[in-house]
Amino acid sequence: MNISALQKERAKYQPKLPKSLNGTVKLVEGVKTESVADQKEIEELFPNTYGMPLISFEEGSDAKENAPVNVGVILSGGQAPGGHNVISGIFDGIKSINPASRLFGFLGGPGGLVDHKYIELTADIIDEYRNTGGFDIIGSGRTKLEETAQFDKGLEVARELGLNALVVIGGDDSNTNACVLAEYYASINAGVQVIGCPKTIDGDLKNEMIETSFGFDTATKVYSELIGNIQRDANSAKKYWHFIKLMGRSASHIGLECALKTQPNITLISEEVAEKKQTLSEVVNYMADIVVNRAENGDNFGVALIPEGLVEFIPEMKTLISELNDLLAEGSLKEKEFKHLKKSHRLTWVAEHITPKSAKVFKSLPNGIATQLTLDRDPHGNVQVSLIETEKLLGEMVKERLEELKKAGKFSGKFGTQYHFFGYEGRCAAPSNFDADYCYSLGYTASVLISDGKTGYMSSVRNLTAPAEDWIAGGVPITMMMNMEKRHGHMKPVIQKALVELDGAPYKYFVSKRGEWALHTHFVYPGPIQYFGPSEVCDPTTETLKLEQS
Ligand code: FBP
Repeated sequence: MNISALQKERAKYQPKLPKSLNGTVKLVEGVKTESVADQKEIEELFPNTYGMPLISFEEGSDAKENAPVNVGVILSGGQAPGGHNVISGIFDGIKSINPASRLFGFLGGPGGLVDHKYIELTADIIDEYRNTGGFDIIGSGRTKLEETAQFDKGLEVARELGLNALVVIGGDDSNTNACVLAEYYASINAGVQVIGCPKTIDGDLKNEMIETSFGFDTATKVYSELIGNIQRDANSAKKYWHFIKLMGRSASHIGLECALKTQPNITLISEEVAEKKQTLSEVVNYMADIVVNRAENGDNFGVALIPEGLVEFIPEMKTLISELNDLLAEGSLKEKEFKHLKKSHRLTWVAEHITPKSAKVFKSLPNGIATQLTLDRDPHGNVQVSLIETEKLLGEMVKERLEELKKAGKFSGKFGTQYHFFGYEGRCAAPSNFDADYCYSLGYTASVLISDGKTGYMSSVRNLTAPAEDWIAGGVPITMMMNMEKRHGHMKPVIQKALVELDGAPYKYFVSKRGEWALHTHFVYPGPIQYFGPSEVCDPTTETLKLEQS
């Protein structure tokens, strides 16, 4: 493999571990858990993995002989910086348990388990990928693991390889499926444990026991560097409004974190839009007013951050999207009918097959956006919001509004736009020190849970604003994070997605500052991630975590 001088140096970085993982580990069982909601239903669905205790690790004293373990690892869903370090953490963890332990990687995501596609991850392979971004060591995929037939196919290869456990590295949906798999294997005494690891740049897999998902730190640092660069350009040329859409399929954590780091003029928070039940035109008016106010100061430039998931949080759009999800559900008769139509007839057909209220909203959208809403759903049945050009929709609508204001003599400035979408730029970045350490610790934690025979747990590493040696590692039963939600028209047990909390410290701080940031130019230019240098520059994690834990 050709590598740069930076990569060469970075490969030597030894990720930091919590002190409880640095020697012999003692497992301490805490209180029994229950699910966040719908306890009765979840308990009935998960009789073997419900109610298990929280687990924390402490430094142990008696070194005991451990049997070797064979582990299979799966990367699931969108890439997130640090995935390779989770795998190297598992590898080093199981080797420290017993050098005869072996690690197998399933290729191309959960589908690799079902199709029996795997490689053995040996020391040579692992060493090539330490501290690098990407998921290319084994690849990822979005195949849903949820059918018993798939679980049985997985069990065949697990038996062939003598696997004691599978580690599923994924977001809320993948970990939900990991939990279903753990329950199934436990119910048939398959002898294969399943452990989850919290991954997603979106930052929405978090709760009391999972302070953040890995990748969020690095991805937001990369986006903030880019936003800062654009802000500096905007403030130099003083002629454009930059509308920047930021990845994050549902929650606005990425937008909020980037706003806290860079202080742009406008940041939309989807959860606030939903809470205030704002219409699309109210959102547009809010943005246009800021453009007008800045223009009055002679500032015909600015930067606006738009969360990728916004359209689903505008109530009228949410209703429309949910009707479209039902209408165009994969494999349904209606979807087949839709796909057989000429492209030019599709939008009219859709408008005729949804409620009149939604049809009105659908017809009011520019054709390009309406078409984007009808494109293929993702494997979980959701609209692929990353394909919707919300930044252009808003830019065009703000322009129209400003023209109206101009006619009414209320705006005399200029409004030139540039559009950007930052998502893929950050998902495979070389992990920051924080993500390198956090991921390695999550992987190492998984190995300890496996060695102790646990199943249905997620690796949990907490106290993350403290130095890594003081982090608290352990395991949290996945059922603890679950509630019942409607998916594809049926109630299903799923891990509750964490949206931005409007009474949380990060959002409140943002609200206290955004008026000032809107009118004045108080941009911050964070610059690139630093891997070498003083700890206060290289090691700190997100503003979100700092505010949450301060
Ligand atoms: P995960 O939830 O699987 O981590 O993926 C998150 C994400 O990066 C979203 O932010 C984005 O909407 C989506 O993946 C894009 O998916 P794809 O990689 O399939 O284009």
